Amino acid sequence: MTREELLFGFRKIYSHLKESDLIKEVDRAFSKADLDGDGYIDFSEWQISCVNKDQILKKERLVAAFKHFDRDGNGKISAKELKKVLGSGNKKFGNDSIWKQIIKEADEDGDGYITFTEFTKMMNQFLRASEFIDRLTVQNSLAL
Ligand SMILES: [Ca+2]
Ligand SMILES: [Ca+2]
Ligand SMILES: [Ca+2]
Repeated sequence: MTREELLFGFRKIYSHLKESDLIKEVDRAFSKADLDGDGYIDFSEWQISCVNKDQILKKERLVAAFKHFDRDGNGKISAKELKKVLGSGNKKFGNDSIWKQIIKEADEDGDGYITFTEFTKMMNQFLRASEFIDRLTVQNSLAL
């Protein structure tokens, strides 16, 4: 994974951040993970950076997050469920197209739902995925 790829991912998640702040964040995460400094995060560096993180991206955590979204427990997250979990009580997020867009980005097989595998991949794409989950959870509790 290159810095550009990381930046691309961060831009999607932290769309509220200024570009200059985003780049700062990416550089910080990247220099931490790129142990041999060749400008590329390979798989072992990726693993080490994940293990080293204070907030370790644990499978149970992913499972819990996934279950949190999968309201009807059918093993798939739909746009409706996303909306229900994250958008409740917030008129700004009343537009279904936002949620469909999020699903689309993670939906590899194009069935319109996010499966656990797709969810895991989506989360693993981001070094700071656990923070992302926290943020969603916080947003969700604020919305309640
Ligand atoms: Ca490297
Ligand atoms: Ca479901
Ligand atoms: Ca899918």
